[in-house]
Amino acid sequence: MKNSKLWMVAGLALLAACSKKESVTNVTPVDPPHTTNRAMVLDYQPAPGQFINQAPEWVAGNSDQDLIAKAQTSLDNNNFVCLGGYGGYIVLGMQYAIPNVDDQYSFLVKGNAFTNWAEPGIILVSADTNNNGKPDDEWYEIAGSEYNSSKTIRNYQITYFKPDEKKIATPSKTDNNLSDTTYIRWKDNIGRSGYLSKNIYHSQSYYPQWKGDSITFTGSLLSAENVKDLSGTGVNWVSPALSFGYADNWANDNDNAKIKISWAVDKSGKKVNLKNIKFIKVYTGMRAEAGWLGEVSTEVTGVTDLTLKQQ
Ligand SMILES: [Ca+2]
Ligand SMILES: [Ca+2]
Ligand SMILES: [Ca+2]
Repeated sequence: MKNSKLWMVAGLALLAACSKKESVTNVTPVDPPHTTNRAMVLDYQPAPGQFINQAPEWVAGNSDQDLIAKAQTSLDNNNFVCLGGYGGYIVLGMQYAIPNVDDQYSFLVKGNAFTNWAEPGIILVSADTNNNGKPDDEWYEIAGSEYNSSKTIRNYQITYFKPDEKKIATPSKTDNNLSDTTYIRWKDNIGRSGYLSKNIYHSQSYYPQWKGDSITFTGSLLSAENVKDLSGTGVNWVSPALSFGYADNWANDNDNAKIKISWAVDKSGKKVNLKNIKFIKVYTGMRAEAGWLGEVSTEVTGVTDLTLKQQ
């Protein structure tokens, strides 16, 4: 009797030990609460460009909302969404707020930059201060390496005019790649005007077809003085990467592509101390043409939250 009671106690202890072990191995980690952080497309307003109406694709009858949904599908599949030339933009909402941790790298806007082909997109961030899930809060610019450059023009504005697709084209006399050098007229608020050219590699309309007769964009304009053809014959166009702080600037695996939330500044250029951000806006920061490579236009393929713990 005594023995069997002992065995029972021992057996219960063993059972308790086993179930304890079991519960330890099966425990759900509470930190981190999530291992992925999806970027949701809240708005997509591209400027004209050689990939517009294709990435994502516009079909007759499509509206803003259709294009936003298609942009989402592109990002979910790691395909690029093209913002078009200067000013075209995308607004992304993160599934979870990205925290600003001790001045560490916070996130990365993924693009398709490669060596000597940067198409820098200016990045703005916002917290959901009023907690309504919408990007209707104050935006703060990520002060990248060119923020304080005397060559950066603030309060810039450009307007593009819808082209008559049946107009007589003006092929370049010096570059056979350019089928129409007077394709899409633009003018800005610093007295300049010009054309976004059409090239022989992209024959669809470059003007967002779901938009009206003209579209206007505002922001800061980055200098494009380093976008040039090194060959003199149009075969070696380069756009060197800016030091840091932009999208589609360095390759995605380069540390210089990483962004710190602590770089954010308010409209007067003063650093702001954001606890976290929920929204990210990216717009093409340059107005430039590069022969057969087309206009400088930022591409976005997604956002990497660098604060997620390694699995
Ligand atoms: Ca690009
Ligand atoms: Ca809000
Ligand atoms: Ca591009």
